[in-house]
Amino acid sequence: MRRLLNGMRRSSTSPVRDARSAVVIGRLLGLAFLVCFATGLYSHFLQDPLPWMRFATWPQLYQVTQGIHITAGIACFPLLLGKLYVVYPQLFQTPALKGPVHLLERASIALFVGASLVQIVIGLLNTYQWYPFPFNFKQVHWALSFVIIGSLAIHIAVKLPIIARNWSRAVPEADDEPPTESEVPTAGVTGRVMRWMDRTPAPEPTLSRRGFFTAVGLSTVAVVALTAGQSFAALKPLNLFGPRQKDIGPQGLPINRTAEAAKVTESAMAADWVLTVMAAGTVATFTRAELLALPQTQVDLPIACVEGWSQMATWKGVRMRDLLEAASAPSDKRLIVNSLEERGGYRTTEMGPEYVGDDLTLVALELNGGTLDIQHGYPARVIAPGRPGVLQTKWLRSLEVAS
Ligand SMILES: Nc1nc2c(c(=O)[nH]1)N[C@H]1C(S)=C(S)[C@@H](COP(=O)(O)O)O[C@H]1N2
Ligand SMILES: [Mo]
Repeated sequence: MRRLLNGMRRSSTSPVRDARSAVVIGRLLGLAFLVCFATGLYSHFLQDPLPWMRFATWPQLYQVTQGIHITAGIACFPLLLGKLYVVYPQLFQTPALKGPVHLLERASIALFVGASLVQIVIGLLNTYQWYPFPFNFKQVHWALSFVIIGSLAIHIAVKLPIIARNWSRAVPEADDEPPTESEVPTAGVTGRVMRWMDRTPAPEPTLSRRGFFTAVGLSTVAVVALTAGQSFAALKPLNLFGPRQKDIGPQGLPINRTAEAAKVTESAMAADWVLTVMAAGTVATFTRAELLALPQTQVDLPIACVEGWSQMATWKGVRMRDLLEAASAPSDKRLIVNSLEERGGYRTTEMGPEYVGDDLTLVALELNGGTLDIQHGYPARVIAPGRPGVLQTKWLRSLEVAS
């Protein structure tokens, strides 16, 4: 019993459990969440744009923003766990509620902690394409991001005085808020324990503040370094746990959805395959040989998956603009891209005019110097600069110019 009480006491008197620690780690966590939110919004609107939205066609833009999104999300694991370690005794404070503001504060924290834990866990599972939960990942991840940012804003607003006081290290130790009466449990069993603690000499804390921050810092650096290689080439040799390895897959490129899974092996290899291009009043069809006979353009563009991995590749094929011109179709309108898939979320995608008219946007026929592998979209696929992998539609069937 005595050992247990000493343990409890050690843990709640740990020098790590003060406002300054909570602020130091909270700052990093808040930053990581804001970065995830901003890059997540960008990724969302690329996939579901509002009608007036136009995007930059810088080739590496999405590769970078989404790599940051996933990496910052992974960094949230040690940061959030560290923050919870610092503050969790406060979660059991008595009295549980002191008034309306306190209720708001506690409710926002409960919401924030719950939503954040779910958010980073399902986000991580998504990078492994593992969905052991009974809801739609995209919708829930999107909705939770607003719950998190909203409850975080309330939390920061309520704690602003403490945050301001503890923002810079210059504050002398003695100025650190001593726990207020309500933060120190006094009633019931805990109260008796606390009174016992007051009478007994303090045991040595088991964890110094420096030790704690070293542990959280090292874990953050480690999880980032060991996974970021899926997104950032410089860290590639260190990629031990990232779900995708660079350079592995047909033609040196990972695949997400295989031709078998998409059930297109037959239609993609069919001898009578043609690409149909439709616009108001015109329909044109192109065999693969006819596409190869049009002027060919070569570009270096990455596949940058929403799940964080990305990989540079060399593509060759017909520039989208040239193809539309050959089909007497305009190249300044939105384009609807249909694949040979009969079902599947990415069977049909849309391309804004900024990509349709871009010099780098191709109907690709070749990859890394060889005929496009069926896993990468043979007979023809779309490749455009700065777009998420999900929109780089493979196994093309038709292109429709929206009117
Ligand atoms: N028709 C079709 N195209 C698709 C997909 C799909 O499911 N169907 N998956 C996309 C996804 S999620 C990614 S990341 C890229 C991967 O391209 P790759 O297999 O050539 O590397 O293809 C995209 N193109
Ligand atoms: Mo993807």
